[in-house]
Amino acid sequence: MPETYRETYKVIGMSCGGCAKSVTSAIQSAAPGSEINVDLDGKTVSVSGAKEDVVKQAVEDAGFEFAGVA
Ligand SMILES: [Cu+2]
Repeated sequence: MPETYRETYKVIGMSCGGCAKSVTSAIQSAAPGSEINVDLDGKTVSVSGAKEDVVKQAVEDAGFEFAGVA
């Protein structure tokens, strides 16, 4: 999986900008240099530069439910 690999995941429980920020910073600290875009309406997080298991762990540590590839 190349570092620039981009994937979109479903994340359950995000309801506001604060949630988006929590998820973003959790992934960023787990995978420094990764690019994260949260879509609150679609309940998805698009990430490049981080592997799925790292994203999953960060999302769960932040208190949200990781629901796999969107
Ligand atoms: Cu929130």
